[in-house]
Amino acid sequence: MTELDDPVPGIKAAVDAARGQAFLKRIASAPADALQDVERTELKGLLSARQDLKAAPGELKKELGRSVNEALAAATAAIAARRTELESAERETSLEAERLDLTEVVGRVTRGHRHLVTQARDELEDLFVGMGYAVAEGPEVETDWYNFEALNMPPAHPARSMWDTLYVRLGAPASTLLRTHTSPVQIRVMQTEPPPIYVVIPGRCYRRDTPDARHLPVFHQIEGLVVDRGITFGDLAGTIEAFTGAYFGPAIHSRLRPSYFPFTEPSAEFEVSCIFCEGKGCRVCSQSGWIELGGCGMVDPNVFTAVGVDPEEYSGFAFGFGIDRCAMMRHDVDDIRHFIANDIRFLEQF
Ligand code: FA5
Repeated sequence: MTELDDPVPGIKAAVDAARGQAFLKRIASAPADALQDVERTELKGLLSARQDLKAAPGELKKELGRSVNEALAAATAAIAARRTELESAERETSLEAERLDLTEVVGRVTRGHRHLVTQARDELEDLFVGMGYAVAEGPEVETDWYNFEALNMPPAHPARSMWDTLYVRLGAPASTLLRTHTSPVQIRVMQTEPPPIYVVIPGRCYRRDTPDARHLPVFHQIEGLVVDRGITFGDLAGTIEAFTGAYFGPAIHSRLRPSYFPFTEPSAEFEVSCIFCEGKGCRVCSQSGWIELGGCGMVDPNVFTAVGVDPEEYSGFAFGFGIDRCAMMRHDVDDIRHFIANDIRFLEQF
């Protein structure tokens, strides 16, 4: 290179190098650390070449300046494109490495399955469907009218305190709530279909209950409702006994103990013989031989009146019990909180 070709020493060489295919090719295949080197050395070279240009004479300065700028732009764009390429490749690799296989359980591959409470719900539904019942569902967010008032509990009725209620900020104060039981769906069913009614209603319920071995603030109930001509308390007792034997096995029996619910009259708690000692008496059943599972009774005439069913013509019974409690008893689970702990060692046993 002569003095004439390169009036400002180094500029032409730098521009030629930056424009040269070899240089751009080097960028296109450079690994991350090499890219940094290129940026540090070559790009810096071009930048300082631009500085040197200040010393060049007028016309030449203009011409060389354009060349340097073009070379700089080409090199910068090539470096940016390569950097984007490297970053996305790196992201791919780390995503692949962190991919979580939800079906993989330490050392072996297995499929997931329904939660034990869902299995219990499905089994209970099947059992009642086998006895001629239909299955219905209702909303988990309810109005005060369905959850309490239509069930014979007007505002300020003391029986409301049997349920620790969670209200939702919607509409008038304390008018909307998370249902405390599945009983409001009795009302919805009777409003939409005329008797005869044979229905079970499974679903989630909410109460302001502190979690302990037998309580959760979110749990599941299955409600039963029968409305027909000539239904008696004997039909209720027989139905409970049939369900008990079918779900827990022939060694387990049921009994009804007088109780109170505002929406049934007479009302009863129903108990099943303790599955752990088969009724002999043990620590779990407090030596009584019986474990309480739910409430039941004959539908109160006031409830029939609230939904326009004639209590002179029809009678009926209703019951409601805990699905989680059923699953606990049937599978010997000593603490209801296991159901929501999400510990795979517990869940995979069922
Ligand atoms: C009721 O909820 C009535 N609706 C039942 C009923 C229906 C009576 C129809 C008459 C006619 P109770 O509050 O006792 O009743 O609840 C029934 C069952 O739900 C309990 O026996 C228990 O098995 C289950 N249960 C109640 N609270 C919880 C809780 N916090 N955690 C788990 N299970 C619960």
